[in-house]
Amino acid sequence: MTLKQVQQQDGPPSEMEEIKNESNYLRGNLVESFEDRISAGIPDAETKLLKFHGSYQQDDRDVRIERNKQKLEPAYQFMIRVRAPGGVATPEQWLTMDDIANKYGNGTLKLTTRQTFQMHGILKWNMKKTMQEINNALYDTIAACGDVNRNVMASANPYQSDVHAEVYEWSKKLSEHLLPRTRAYHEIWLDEEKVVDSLESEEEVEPIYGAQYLPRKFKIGIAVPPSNDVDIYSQDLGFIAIIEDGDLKGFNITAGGGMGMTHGDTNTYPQLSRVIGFCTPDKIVDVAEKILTIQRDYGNRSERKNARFKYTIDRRGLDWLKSELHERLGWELEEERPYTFDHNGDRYGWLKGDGKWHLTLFIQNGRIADWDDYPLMTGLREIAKVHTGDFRMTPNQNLIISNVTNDMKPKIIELVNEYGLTDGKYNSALRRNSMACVALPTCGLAMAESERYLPSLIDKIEVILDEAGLREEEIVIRMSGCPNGCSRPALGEIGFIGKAPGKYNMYLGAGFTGDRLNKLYKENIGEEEILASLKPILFQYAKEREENERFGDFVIRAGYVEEVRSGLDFHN
Ligand code: SRM
Ligand code: SF4
Repeated sequence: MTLKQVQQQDGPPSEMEEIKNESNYLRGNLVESFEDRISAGIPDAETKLLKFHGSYQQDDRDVRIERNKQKLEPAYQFMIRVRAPGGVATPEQWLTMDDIANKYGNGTLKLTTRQTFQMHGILKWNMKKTMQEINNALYDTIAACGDVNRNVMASANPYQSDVHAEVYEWSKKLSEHLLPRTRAYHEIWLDEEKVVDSLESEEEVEPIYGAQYLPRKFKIGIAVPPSNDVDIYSQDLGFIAIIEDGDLKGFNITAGGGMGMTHGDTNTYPQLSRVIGFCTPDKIVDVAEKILTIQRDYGNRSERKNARFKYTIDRRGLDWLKSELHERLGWELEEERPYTFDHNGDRYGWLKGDGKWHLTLFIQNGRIADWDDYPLMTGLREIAKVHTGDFRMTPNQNLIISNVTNDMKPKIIELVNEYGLTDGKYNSALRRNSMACVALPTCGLAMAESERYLPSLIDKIEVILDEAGLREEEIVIRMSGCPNGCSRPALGEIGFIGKAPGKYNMYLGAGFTGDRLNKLYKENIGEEEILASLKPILFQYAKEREENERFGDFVIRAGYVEEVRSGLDFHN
């Protein structure tokens, strides 16, 4: 099957398809646009191509109205997202990201829900320097955003260190193999000389993607049971490590998860992926490539809201997917193997594995900054200066100071104490299991606050928890500023999705292990109603729960919401 032959359409191609097609493999007019000094922004079509290079044009929404009144253009600035498969950073890389954030960005770093760094507030004039400094630190930002395979996630909590090391290597291999091959990134940001490629065919330039890349973003994660920290069922494509007698035997493969939806449009919904079979480790790159090409060929290129792989599968069915995959592979997946998850949050504190120590710190909503009473950014910088192991960003926006030797442990403990860094033990278990997306002021799609609001909402829920005796009860709570679901809120036992300033839809009943979606409980409510709604449920839970019964399970048993095992039932 050639690339051209297979571009099946559900309607006329969207504008984005034209932009990709005419971009000469992601070049467009990015060079000219960034050289232009008249505006601090770049043209619309270029903002769309820029995503493939790992950056978004944004504007500071806190000052948008005021600037508009003054007839000034929006306060344009850029967010840059790094590609860091498995979320690993060396101390040198940490120091470079910290330096860039302070030199060119807004003085903070965001650890994302896909285990990487984002830097916000970078001005147009500093973009190229920033990209070059990131690359000098042996990171890049290729395909961190855009209609391509995104940062490959890998379970971060090292329960089984050997397996984690192997899984991390696979996440790098998958990420590298599925990178776009165009040299556009290197030419635009790293001044690589342009090779005359007009004689090259589409298959030669982009053998996997073709000139139009994918219909939509594509996400891969690898989970190592019993931890489902990567929320495997939310990934377009997932690999669940199957460990027998301590060895990695292979992976169960999952397909078709995703979180995004649009308020009021029931044709869009969060969906859980499903297991389609098993393969040995040496086969996963082949499986990933073939699955990605199936989505390339059959994904909806007309309606971007229905273009994710989950919709392709729901339209055509799992049997279709399996037979298409088997045909492309030339061999069949084996039967899935048994596995069990017991949580999707992080396990905090010190853990020993493979003779080294790993300290998981609680980083509220992934924001690394210096606050008056909490010099988190400085503390981590001082640790990076002496640390001989590495850092791991977790899928829950936390951070592991990893691979600490016995000799170094006292020094790390000293610095952790000096700067007051925390593994969350003084926080409620609810807060330790909380996640919020960025939202305002940088996210252009935010309808309500998220990262800046959830901590204070939790302060108030904690009062209820204390009264009910539930402070140490682990309950997963997630908030997103809009229904795109960047904090995977549909997998929160308590989930909030922004509707308008100060207003949220409240969802209840997801599975503690990330295996069940939640369901709408109250629509468009503000803080007062949120607290008034939660209080009786939490009290009833404290009184009536069965032994080891999770909050998400309880709200279903008690009849507050119905169980949702498929996204097709999410709105019903
Ligand atoms: Fe996301 C768009 C932030 C993880 C689903 N996401 C955005 C943008 C770029 C807004 C935009 O398009 O203009 C946000 C930038 C905000 C800012 O100011 O930084 C944004 N997404 C984030 C991050 C930083 C949230 C965080 O606080 O950690 C996460 C970065 C991950 C990374 O490192 O790559 C992030 N986004 C996710 C996830 C979670 C995941 O992947 O595990 C999801 C849900 C899973 C999924 O994709 O189904 C997610 N983001 C979206 C969507 C909805 C996609 C859809 O299928 O409808 C959008 C909007 C879009 O693509 O049109 C979006
Ligand atoms: Fe922005 Fe919405 Fe994603 Fe939050 S969920 S970061 S508001 S796109």
